[in-house]
Amino acid sequence: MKLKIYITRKLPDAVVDRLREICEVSMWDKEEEPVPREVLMKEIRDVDGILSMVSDPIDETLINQATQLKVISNMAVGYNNIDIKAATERGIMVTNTPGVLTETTADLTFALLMATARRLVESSDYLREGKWKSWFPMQLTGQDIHGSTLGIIGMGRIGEALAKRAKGFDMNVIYTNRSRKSKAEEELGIQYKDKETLLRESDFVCVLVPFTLETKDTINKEELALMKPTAVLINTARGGVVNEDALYEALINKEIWAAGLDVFQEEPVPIDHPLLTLPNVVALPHIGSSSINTRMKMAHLAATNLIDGISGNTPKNLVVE
Ligand code: 8YV
Repeated sequence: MKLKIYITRKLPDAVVDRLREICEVSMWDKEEEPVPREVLMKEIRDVDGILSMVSDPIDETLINQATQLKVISNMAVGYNNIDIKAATERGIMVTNTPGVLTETTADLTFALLMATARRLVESSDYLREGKWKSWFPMQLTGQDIHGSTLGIIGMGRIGEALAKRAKGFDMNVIYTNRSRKSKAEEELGIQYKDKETLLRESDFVCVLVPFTLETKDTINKEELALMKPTAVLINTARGGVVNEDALYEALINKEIWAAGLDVFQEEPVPIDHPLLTLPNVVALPHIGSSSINTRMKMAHLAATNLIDGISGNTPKNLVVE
């Protein structure tokens, strides 16, 4: 009997075909709507594997419903959508897709930093809306990137890739992390600082930590109060690592200058979200890893991890908590 899997979002044909060679595949194929929970509940009842995305909560109830389940393969480096404890208790393997998205996510993080600092979206809207009537010296002035200080909170793979880019722009890079990264300090010429000093000294603060109970609200009222009034906050990690109410207040009260956000506490972010009313917020729909090449690599890697797991091999990217 063929092994069965369920894919929670429409994947490219090349990846689905690979999976079809060895298992029976069911897939949610509506791109504009997420799979409804009751459909997911029903579909995963007798599957050996699930290929999921970070936008699909795979909680304890779902996990316990799937009595044959061996592997949950998440097409993402983050896996905060999965109840790892419940999976582990049932002996279910969880895998992710690290590495293949590092450079693309660092590119987007730097692009968002530049767009926010130089008011690219606001400037483009200004032109398109017919507001460009004359030129004047202080028109749409932004913050300089070159020569400024970038503070990175969370020096993992993406943090290091971002530091490299920042060095190319002549930025001074400081970081904070659970542990010192001596090799990266030496190779990239970056300096470790405690979180408070980093927040006080940075012109740009990028948060790149995974979302866990410990990292929730890494940037809250107190942290925002330490930042410079000219500082820019960039979040391409998870919405929950920045407290959105506190961020809104800080922007309104001009405690910080602007924010670039690729992630939100609730995704898709509600269109009437207060942060979206502010011209100094550049908001993106969680596209950090979204290049054609990288999304293909992530999908193939997630498929490989799933195939390995359901066929009794140890997947390369097993999540070990
Ligand atoms: C994913 C991400 O592409 O990898 C992650 O953790 O957040 C993104 O790269 C997206 O969330 C789809 O699962």
